[in-house]
Amino acid sequence: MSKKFYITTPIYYPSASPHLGHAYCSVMADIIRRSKALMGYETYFLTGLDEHGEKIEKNAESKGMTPQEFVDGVAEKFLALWKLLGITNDDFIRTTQPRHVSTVQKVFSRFLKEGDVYLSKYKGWYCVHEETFWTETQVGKEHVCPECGRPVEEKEEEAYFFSCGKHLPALLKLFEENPLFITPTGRKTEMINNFIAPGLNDLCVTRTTFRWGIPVKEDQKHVVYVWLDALLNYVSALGYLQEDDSLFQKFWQDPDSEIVHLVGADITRFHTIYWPMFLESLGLRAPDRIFVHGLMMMKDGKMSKSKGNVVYAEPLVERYGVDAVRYYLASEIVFGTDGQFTPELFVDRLNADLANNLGNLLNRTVSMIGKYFGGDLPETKADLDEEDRKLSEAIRECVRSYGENVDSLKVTEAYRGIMDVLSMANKYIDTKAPWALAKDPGKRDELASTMGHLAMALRMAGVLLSPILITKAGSLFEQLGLPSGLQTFASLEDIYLPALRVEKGAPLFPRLDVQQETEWLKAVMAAPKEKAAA
Ligand code: ME8
Repeated sequence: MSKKFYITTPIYYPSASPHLGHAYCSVMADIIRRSKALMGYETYFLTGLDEHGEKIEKNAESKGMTPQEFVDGVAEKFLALWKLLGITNDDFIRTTQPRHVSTVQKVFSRFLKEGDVYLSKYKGWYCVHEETFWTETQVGKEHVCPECGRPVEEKEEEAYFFSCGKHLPALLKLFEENPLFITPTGRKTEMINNFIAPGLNDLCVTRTTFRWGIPVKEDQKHVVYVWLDALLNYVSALGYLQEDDSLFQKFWQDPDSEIVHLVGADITRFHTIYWPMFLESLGLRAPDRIFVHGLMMMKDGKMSKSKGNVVYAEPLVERYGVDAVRYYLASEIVFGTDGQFTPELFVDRLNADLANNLGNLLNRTVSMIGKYFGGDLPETKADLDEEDRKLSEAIRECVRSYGENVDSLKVTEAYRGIMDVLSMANKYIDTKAPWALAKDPGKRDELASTMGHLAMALRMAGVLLSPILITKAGSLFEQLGLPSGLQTFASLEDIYLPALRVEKGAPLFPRLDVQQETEWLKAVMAAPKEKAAA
C-alpha cells in the first residue's frame, strides 16, 4: 500500500487580485505534491479561499456589492491564476460553501457540549486587516497592530471564548514529542517566547458586531470568528462530520498519512498554537508539520498590495512561460527563508540555470549525437573511465538526496542539487572533448559512452525537474527519444540507458537579453495594478 501525503496552502482572503506572493505558496505546494507523487506517494492537495470576516464585508461594501458577489468575483481570479500556473489542487474549498458551514457549526456545538467554549465579554483591541485580537501590551502606546502596523480599534462585545489553559499541556507535549511540528524549528522558539511564555489568554471565537460569518446555531446573534472558521477548512474539505467522510478517513485519520500545512510566517501563531488545541478538543490528531515558508520580498520590504510594490504572475508567465516562473520561485528563494524578487535576479537565474546549464546542455548533446552518430545513440551500460564513473556517481547521489530532501521539505536543496550535476556534465564535455574523440576511429566506444553519460544526466534532470518544468520536461524527453517507462522516478534505480533515437527540437529556454528583459520587467512592475494583473 502506498504511503499517503496531504498538503495544504493557507486559504487566502479574496480581498483583491492574487499577487506573486500568493502564487509562491501555491506553486511550492504544487511542486511538493508533484514531487511526492513522482516518488510514489498517494497525494491530496487542498487550497481555497477564506471568504468570511469583517475585512471582506467592508471591502464589498466599499464596492457597493454584497459580500457573496464580491468574493465570487475574486474567486474567479484565483482560479484563473491557479490554472495558468499549472496548480493541480484536488479541491478548492471556499468557506461560504454549505459543506464547510455545516462542519463549522457542528464543531462549535461540540465545543459547547464539551465545555471548551464559554460566554463572556470581550474588551480590547482588534485589527480588521489581520482579523486579529490584540492585548494592550501588544498594541503598545501607539495602538497599532503588531503584525501590519495599521491602527487597531477598541472593541467591547459579548463573545464566546475558547479555553486554552485546558489544552496547553497537550500542546507543549506535542512541541516536545514532534520537534519538526514547526519547521523551520527556529519558529517554535519564537512562538513559545512571544505568545506562550507571557501567558496565553483564552481565544475569543465569536463576533457580534457584523454579520458576514457562520452563525452559531445555538446563539444566532454570534458569528464564528473568522480564524476558527478558516482553520477548519483543512478537515471540512475532507468531509469531516459530513455524510461522506472517506477522504477524511484516508488522509487525516490514517496514521500512514503525513499531513503538512504550508503557511507564511504571518499566520504561524494560529496554525501552531490554536489549531492543535482545536483539534485536541475534537479528539483529532495534530498535523505532522506546519511548514513556515518565507515571504517574497521586494527591495522595499514585504510585497503587499497596501505598499503598492506588488508583482503579478500573469505578465511573467505570458512572457517567459509557466515553467520559468515556477522554477524561479522554487530555486531562488530558499524554502523556509525570505526571498527577493528583482528583475536582475529573475533574468540571471533563468539564464544561468535554465538557458545555459540545462537548455544548452541538451542542445549540445543532441546536436553531437546527431553529428557523430546520425541521431542513433548506442546503449550505455557501464562507465568506461574515471570521468564517466564520477558523473554516474553524482547522478546516483542526486537521485538519493532528492528523495531525502523532498521528504524533509528541503525543496530548494533538492532542485539546486540537480543543477550541480548539470554543471558537472557541462564541465565533463570540456574534459572529454568529444570533438577530439570523434577524430580518432579507435575511440568510437569512448565517444558513445561520453554521449551516453550526457544523456543519462539529462534524463535524470528531466525526471526530477518534471514537478517544476511541467511543459518543458516533456520536450526534453522527446528530444532524447526517451520511452515513457524511463521517465519515472522508480526507473532511475537504473541510471544507464538503452539505445535511443534522439531528435533535435526547439531550444528549451532561449537565452534572455539581460538589459532588454530587466527593462521590460521594471516597466511591468511600475504599471498600474489593474493593467499588470489584467
Ligand atoms: O492570512 N510572500 O490569508 P492571506 C509569500 N486567510 N507568501 C505570501 C506573501 C508574500 N509576499 N503574501 C501572502 C490569510 N503570502 C488567512 C489564512 S488559513 C486557515 C487562513 C501567502 O490572503 C503566505 O502563505 O493574507 C501567507 O501566509 C498567506 O499568503 C496569507 O494569505
